[in-house]
Formats: sequence, structure tokens, C-alpha cells
Amino acid sequence: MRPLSEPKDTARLQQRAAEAGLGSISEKVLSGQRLSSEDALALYATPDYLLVGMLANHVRERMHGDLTYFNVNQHINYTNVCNKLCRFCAFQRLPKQEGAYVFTPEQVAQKITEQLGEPVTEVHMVAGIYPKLPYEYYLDILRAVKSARPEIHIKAFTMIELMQIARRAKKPLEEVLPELIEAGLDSCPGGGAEIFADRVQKEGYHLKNTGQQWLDTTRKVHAAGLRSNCTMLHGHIETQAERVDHLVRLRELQDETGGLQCYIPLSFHPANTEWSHLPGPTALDELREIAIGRLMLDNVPHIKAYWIMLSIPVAQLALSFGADDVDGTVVEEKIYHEAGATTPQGVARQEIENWITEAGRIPVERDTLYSVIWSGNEELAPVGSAAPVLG
Ligand code: V47
Repeated sequence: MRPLSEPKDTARLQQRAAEAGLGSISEKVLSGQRLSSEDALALYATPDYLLVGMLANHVRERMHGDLTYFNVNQHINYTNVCNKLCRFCAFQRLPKQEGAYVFTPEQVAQKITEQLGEPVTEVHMVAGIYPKLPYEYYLDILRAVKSARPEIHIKAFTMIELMQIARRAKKPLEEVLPELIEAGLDSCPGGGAEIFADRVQKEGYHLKNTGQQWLDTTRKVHAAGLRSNCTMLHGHIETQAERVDHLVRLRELQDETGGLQCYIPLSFHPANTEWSHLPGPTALDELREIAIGRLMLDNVPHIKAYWIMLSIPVAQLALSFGADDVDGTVVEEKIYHEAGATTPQGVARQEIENWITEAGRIPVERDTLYSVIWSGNEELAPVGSAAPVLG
């Protein structure tokens, strides 16, 4: 097994980069310097995908060695009713549409109770925007989860949900967040960031928050003491320059707050959406997106290869293209499955451990805040410690 910080043969990497006209980018990567927007555009432009992956893998191994994180989690989507009409979404329903549902707090608690036999440490709870739901409903579903499983970590509510909750509370978010925390909220997921550029927001999801509102809301979440994740939905109508703009704005936010734990590039799945005519990204596009995310977001500790979206084989490859996390067991995923995902809706903990090992990496079970729960290598990642990040 390789040690966490083994010096790598960088000469071959440098030579390959020089041949591809990316010598100066490679030098920056090897010496730990920040890449510019122009560098990112050059990484998108090169046909040498493998080189981009090798550079990202260099950074991944510098930061995490072979350690690869996962958790035992479950998803609850408490309603699919939504008034935002996002063109990329297959999950949303109008209130009277067939298949529309809203879980009561009791039904939410029931979903948690059903998993009590499993070692679940996190519930990921997000949903559509249904204006009829009162402020109390959101507090009640948090309390329902905690009363069913007091020790579970609740990672809930994307920025648009938080904006809606504050609207229903008729109070500023700064006042609402402590009340949500009191009711059980522990952190926020990274979804809903989409692509920040106004052009894409106007064309694809004009009723939803702007990119600036997503960033401003996340800033408030971090100021309230919560950690969160971040995402970018790629492979639809956005340009490469708009992706770079998105990554740079995430990096600037992280310089300011330090509250982002993990970046997850989300591949657009077209089935059953208004953009079903678009092809969606290829596996190579997905791997390149993971790699460029790792290279650009030098201040975000973790890059997640969300296996539900990528498929397990592509997620395994992503572990050599910059990713050091694969999300978790998931249990009941709906958003991607409505949009044509053919992966299972959940896998056993042991399966994740096995396929991380098959990919030549060391599995480490973490909690939501990246404390080590179980370790495939106690020396490198002791149980109870914070996930090591080397540089
Ligand atoms: O917010 C919706 C996106 C997100 C589609 O924080 C779609 O740890 C592709 O955010 N094709 C939900 N994407 C998933 C998400 C997430 C997943 C795993 C971990 C974490 C985390 C966050 O999926 C939505 C939206 O941006 N989405 N529809 C679609 N058709």
C-alpha cells in the first residue's frame, strides 16, 4: 500500500503537459499554485483528457493519498410539488398532478424508523417548493426525524428551500436559521446551485433563485455556523466559460467563509425533462468535470463522485480523476431516477467498501462533517479523527 504522501514521478507528467501545450498549468499544479480562469478554459479545450485527470489525481493524492470517503445515509424527498418549473427537472409535479405527494411529519418519521436496523448516520432531506407548506411544517419534519433517530445528522434544505422557509416565516433568514438548528438542522446539501450565469438561469430556471442569491444564502448559512456542500449542474445549455465562472465564484465564496466541505459536479440527466432533446454529458465529460473541479477548487477539501448519477464503474474511475468521496448508501433516490438514472436506488455499505477497494483506494466511512467512523487503514485515518487533508 502506498503511503499517504509518497513523492510521485512528476517528470513524465510535466513532459506530457508540455507536449499538450499545458506546461505552465502543470507547473502551477505541481507547485500548489492557484489556477486562473484562462487555465481552466485551456483544461476544457485540450483533447488530452487523461492528462487533465492525471493532474487532478496528483492533487487528490497530495490531499488525501488513497483515502476515499463514503457514508451510510438515506434520502427523503418530503414533497415533489414545486412551482419553479425548472426545465432540467423530472421530479417536480404541480399540486393536482398525478403522482404529486407531500409527506406528513409522521410519514417522514416513518421513513427514518424503517431504516433503524441500518447504521445510517445522515439523512439528506430536500424537496420541491410548495408555497402552501407553513413555516411550522419545516420545523416539524426536522423534529420528527430527530425524535425517530436522535443521533442522526440532518443535512437538509437547499438554498431555494431556505429562501422559501424564510418567506413563509416572514422573518429574515438570519433569524430563521437558529430556529431550524434548534429543531434539528445540522448542515445543508449542495444542490440547487445549477449554473450561476444569469443567461442560463433566465433560459432554464427563471423562477428559481439567481446565482447571486444562491451565493448570498450560502454565506448566511455559513455565518450561522453550518457547513454545506456545493454543486454545478453541467451538460445542458451552459458554455465552458459559464462553468469556469461558476467554479471561480464558488472558490471566491470559499475564500471568504471556508464553510464548503465538498464539491459535487452533477451530470444533467435529460429523460422526462423539458430538455429531453439534449444528449447530456458523456462519461468522459463527467470525468473531466470532476478533474477540473479538483484543480480549480483548491480551497474545497473534498470532491464527490456521486455514484447514483455516474454509475458505479464511472465513480470508480473518478477516484483516479480527482474525486475522494463517493457519497453513501442513499436508500431511496428519486431526483435522478425520475430523470432516467438506471443505477440502483441504494447499495449495501459493504458493496461501497468493496468497490472502493477494487478501484485501488482505501475506503473510509465518515460522518457528514468528515469525522472518521470506520477506517480501512487505522494508521492513515484513525477512527474518531477528522478526515486528514494534507495540502
Ligand atoms: O438540486 C435535478 C440536480 C440536485 C436533475 O450535498 C438534476 O452531498 C441532473 O444536489 N439531471 C439534487 N441533475 C442532487 C444533489 C446532491 C446529490 C448528492 C449529494 C449532495 C450533497 C447533493 O440534482 C438538484 C439539481 O441541481 N438535478 N434534476 C436532472 N434531470
